[in-house]
Amino acid sequence: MISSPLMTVMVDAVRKASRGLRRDYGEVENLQVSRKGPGDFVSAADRKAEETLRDALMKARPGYGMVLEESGIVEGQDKSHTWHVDPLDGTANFLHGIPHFAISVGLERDGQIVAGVIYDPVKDELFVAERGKGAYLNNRRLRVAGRQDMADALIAYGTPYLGRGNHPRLLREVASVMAVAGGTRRMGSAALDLAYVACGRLDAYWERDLQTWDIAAGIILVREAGGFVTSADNASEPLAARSVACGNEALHRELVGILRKVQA
Ligand code: 2AM
Ligand code: CA
Repeated sequence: MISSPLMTVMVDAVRKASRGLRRDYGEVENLQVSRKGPGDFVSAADRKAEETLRDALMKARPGYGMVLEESGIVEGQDKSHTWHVDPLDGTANFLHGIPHFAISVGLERDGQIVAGVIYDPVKDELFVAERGKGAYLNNRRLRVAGRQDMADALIAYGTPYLGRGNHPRLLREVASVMAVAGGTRRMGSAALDLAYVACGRLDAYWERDLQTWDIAAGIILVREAGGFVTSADNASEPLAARSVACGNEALHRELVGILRKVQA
């Protein structure tokens, strides 16, 4: 584990927000059968978790700015620090009663992500990373998978919501990856996809049309676990491009090579 005042602040905030989220998830499972579904209930759960995170982070670091999924940008006095907060990543999973979602909090300092926490409250898995201090799952130090051969690799990707993003291009990319990869997964939480690459469960992952709160924490997790993360077109920093491609050095290189050959 990493013991630093910053990590304590982040982990405390995330754990506090997770208590309500876990309780609300229990309710969602009971609401599945109603025709209207649990949509409004989930939006309320999402907003409550975000409020808890916002209050806790603001109290601990009053000057920092924030970019939050639900409430947008909150300007801070301290222009060099910004939190990127996703109170519920994997919303569609949560809504459908699929136990795969997380809270994600990343800290940006002068354009660089310096710390990240991703917490899966159902599995009680806490992923943390801080620049220069490594990445951990609960108390275990993380390292990306060592597999070098695409034919052995499990590669994850994400799909934009209906009406968003370029679905035809994604289908062409998936076809190209499927032609060479051992297996593919579409898990539904960008934050956990990145965390799973960091801990070696997934070998590589790519997704476009994301937001900074989806990926901020995951970027530092993968890097501190020895992995490579760029934008999906390999041309820029993922945070600015709002897209990611990641894996160990060899599989990242091969993945971005495949993606580059697919026509936009
Ligand atoms: P969410 O669950 O918080 O909405 C699924 O492909 C992953 O991408 C999820 O992490 C989802 O976040 C995110 N995602 C998909 N489309 C998105 C969009 N238009 N804006 C932000 N995040 C998106
Ligand atoms: Ca998200």
